[in-house]
Amino acid sequence: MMNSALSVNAGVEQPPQVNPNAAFLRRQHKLQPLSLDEYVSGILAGNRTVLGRAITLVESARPEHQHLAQKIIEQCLPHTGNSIRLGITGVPGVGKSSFIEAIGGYVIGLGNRLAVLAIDPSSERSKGSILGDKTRMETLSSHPDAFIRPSPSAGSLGGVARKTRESIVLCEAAGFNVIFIETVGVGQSETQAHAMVDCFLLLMLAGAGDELQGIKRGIMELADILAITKSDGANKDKAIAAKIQYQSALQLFPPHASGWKPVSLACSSTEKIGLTEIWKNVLDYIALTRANGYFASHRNEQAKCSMHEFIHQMLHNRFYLNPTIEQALPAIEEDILQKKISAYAGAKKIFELWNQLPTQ
Ligand SMILES: Nc1nc2c(ncn2[C@@H]2O[C@H](COP(=O)(O)OP(=O)(O)OP(=O)(O)O)[C@@H](O)[C@H]2O)c(=O)[nH]1
Ligand SMILES: [Mg+2]
Repeated sequence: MMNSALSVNAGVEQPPQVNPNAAFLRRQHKLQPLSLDEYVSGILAGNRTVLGRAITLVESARPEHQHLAQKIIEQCLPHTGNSIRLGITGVPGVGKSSFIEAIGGYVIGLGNRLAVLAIDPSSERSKGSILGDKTRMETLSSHPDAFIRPSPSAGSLGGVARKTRESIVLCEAAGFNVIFIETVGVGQSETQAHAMVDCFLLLMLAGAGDELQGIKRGIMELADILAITKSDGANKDKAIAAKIQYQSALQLFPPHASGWKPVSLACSSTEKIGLTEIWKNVLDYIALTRANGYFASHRNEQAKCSMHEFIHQMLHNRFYLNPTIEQALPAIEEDILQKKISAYAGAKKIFELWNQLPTQ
């Protein structure tokens, strides 16, 4: 037993693992709390630090943070709506960060203020993105007219979509008139993104073999603009060929309700080729949809969906956070596992219990 690895042996005293002054230093750096008025006036003045802190409140799971966040949003709402919201998606490594850095610089150069928000439901990936973005969006992240916000961490209370929607509101109130919503084109997130942007840009690689492989057809159907990335060097010919191939593939899809005919383009972020053409198409898209009424009706539709999402979420939280329900669920789950009752019967049983609760 004495030599067991599980026994505790007296050892030498270890040096402290953290700087003993760390707590003191942290306190020194600890941000002073801001009042509601300070948040709102800071945001309306375009202060990026205050904006960042308000988004942190939006992302927080703590009820008092949520409460304050909702008040801030309410006061910011009258100052929003005047932006171009562009969704940018593509598989990992397609060149999203490099593209945003390159086109972002161009867009700011035209006199715009740009906010970049990322939706990334998996924490594993967001870690990678943050590291990648620090190096790939170096110029943009330090530009005074840009605001870059990586993904909220996964698993925090509330949907990622809600947080992004609320962050958009705050960014617009802070005077950012162009908002990029970046998503990784591997899961649900691009459909979520599509539901909160005006125009959707899909970045694609000129792949070997079948050009239509690797990206879900459903995502391609959402795209208003498709751009083949890395159209430079030895890859250029392949990229141009892919662009032409996609252009004909796009024509096979049903027409968009917006009245816009999706286009296929090629670009290079490193050589800064094709970026102006992509931005021109974004502006053309906005002009067309503003003129034909789709822009406004689409945003109204989004607002309606957003309300239903809120209701869904509130009901969900109220149900699952109810102590009686919380207590009763494990036994019913066990009955289902033991095949004593069906999933439907289990759901009905828990709902009967819910209906009997005095206040809901
Ligand atoms: N040749 C060339 N390489 C590029 C271009 N854009 C990006 N790359 C390279 O492609 C790789 C991926 O680029 P990122 O911008 O990080 O791609 P991403 O889509 O943001 O990747 P994730 O954040 O992992 O999803 C990097 O090694 C870039 O240097 C381009 O225009 N031309
Ligand atoms: Mg990236």
